This record gives sequence, C-alpha cells and structure tokens, in this order.
Amino acid sequence: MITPESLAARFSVPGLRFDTGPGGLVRAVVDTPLTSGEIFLQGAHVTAWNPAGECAVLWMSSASYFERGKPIRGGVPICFPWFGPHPSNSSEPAHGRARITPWNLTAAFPINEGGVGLELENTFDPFQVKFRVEFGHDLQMSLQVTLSKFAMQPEKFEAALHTYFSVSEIAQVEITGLETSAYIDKVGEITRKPATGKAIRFESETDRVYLNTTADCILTDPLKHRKITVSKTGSDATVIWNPWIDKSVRMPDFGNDEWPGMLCIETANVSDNAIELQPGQTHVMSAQIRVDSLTD
Ligand code: TA6
Repeated sequence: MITPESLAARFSVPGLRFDTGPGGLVRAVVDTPLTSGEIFLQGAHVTAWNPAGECAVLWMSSASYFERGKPIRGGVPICFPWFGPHPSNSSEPAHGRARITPWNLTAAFPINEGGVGLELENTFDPFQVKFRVEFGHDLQMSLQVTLSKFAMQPEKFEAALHTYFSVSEIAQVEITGLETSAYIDKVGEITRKPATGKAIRFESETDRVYLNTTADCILTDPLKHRKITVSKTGSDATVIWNPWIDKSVRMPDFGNDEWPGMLCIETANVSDNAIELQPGQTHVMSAQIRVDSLTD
C-alpha cells in the first residue's frame, strides 16, 4: 500500500512532502521559496503550480471529483493512449486510462535553486510510460512513451497534456501563436477549418484541435498583468478549449459559473498527428510553461 509515510521514507528532498488529499488520494506537495505545486499519484496529475509571488497559474474546478478511478477536473490531466472518446469502444473512458490510474513514483530530486523534480511510471500495454515534472520558476513536463520490444507490430497512440489555466475573464484574454495553423473545429458538427490569421479570442464555446504546429502559444491576460508562454517539443498538435455556458452545465464536475475563469492550452499529438511507434521505439513530448509580468 502506497502511503504518504512510505513515500516520505523513500524520497527525501528539501521542500517536498507527501500527504493524503481530498478523497483519500495520495499526493506530493512542493513548497520552496522559489515555487509551490502538487501532483496526485492518481493520473500523475499535476493540480497546482505557482512560481513565487504569482497567483494560481493552473485552474481547478471547485466541483472536481477526487475519487479513485474518476478524472480530476483541472490542473494537467494526462490524456493517453487515446484522446477524446475511444475510437471503437464506448465503454472505455474518455481521454484514455492514464488519468484515472495510479502511477508509481520512481524518483524525486532537487533542481536548480529550489525547484523539485519528480518522475512517475506506468504501463498501459503494450506501452510503458514515464512522466517527469519539474516544479521551478517554470513548470516543465515530459511524457515518454515506449512501445514494448515484445510488441508484435507497430502501434499508434494519442497523447495530450490537457493543461487548464486560470484566467481573469475569458472575454479579456487572447492566445497568439496559432494564427497560421489550420484546425479541427469540434463545436457542433466536426469540421476542418483554415488558419484564421488572427489571435484567438473567446466569444462562445471553443474546442479546436490545431494540427501540424510546433509553435509556442502565448496567453495574454491584461487584468492579471501577466502573459503565460507554453513552449513544447515532440508535439505537433495544440488543443484550445473553453466549454462556455451550456457545456459547463452539462458537466457535473464543473461549476456552472466557472467557465469565465479558465481555458485549456493542451500540448498534444492527436488526430492526424497521432504517433506510431515500432517495437522498442520511444517518443517524448514535453511542455514548458513560463509566466512573465506584463509591462504596463
Ligand atoms: O480538450 C478538449 C476536450 O476534448 C473537450 O471536447 C472536452 O470534452 C474536454 O476535452 C474535457 O473532457 P473531459 O473528458 O475531461 O470532460
């Protein structure tokens, strides 16, 4: 049985402790002069990260489940080995099994001047998966996927770091970086649309899969006097989502009035950009999140 005590006995790093969070789910908590954060073993799910002096960067729903086998709403859900509904079996969970399964903590270590890094591992046959997170002045995450060398054939997977960001007011923010990317619009009938040539602003439900893009995304939030840069490697798709009013009401683990305070910028390989591995081959997708003050 994995308990906070058994983890504390194995992993001793300045600024790192373990406790039992809501729903009895075990989590690691980081608190140093440089940064704070938390990650649940279930789903290897980052639920908080704040560089020193910054208000909450990641968004969490006040209505989130914290139950074994149910996804946590907010932070950084890991969608793997498929994205969205299972392609052929509706009884499978949306966004794959990774985010609702306990992961094994395999390493914890200090980074730079007061950060903390953790590595977690899991197996979703025929894939072995490692998730590495570094809580520091920036938030760095990487998802390493290896197809078992005993696999009998190449296998495809989809993955997303489904990051929820806290924003001042959805109508007051914009996202730049995707102006030249075509996208799949998932609101209503799923359609492929050309690049808009413009920054993304939110006026209604928005659910877009931008394809063939390695671009940084910049979320500018004037009322919070900050911009958040999401950089990535090993990712060719970016998903942008805000549920707006009606979809929020349909989600029991999402407060009806929470939609103006959040949006998702998801570092992904999905749809046309799904990854195919040969037996024994490894792929790494990473995301780096940085917060800068807006000079007035
Ligand atoms: O990434 C956007 C999306 O695929 C939306 O379609 C919406 O379903 C969202 O993910 C949340 O999915 P979840 O299964 O966590 O409710």
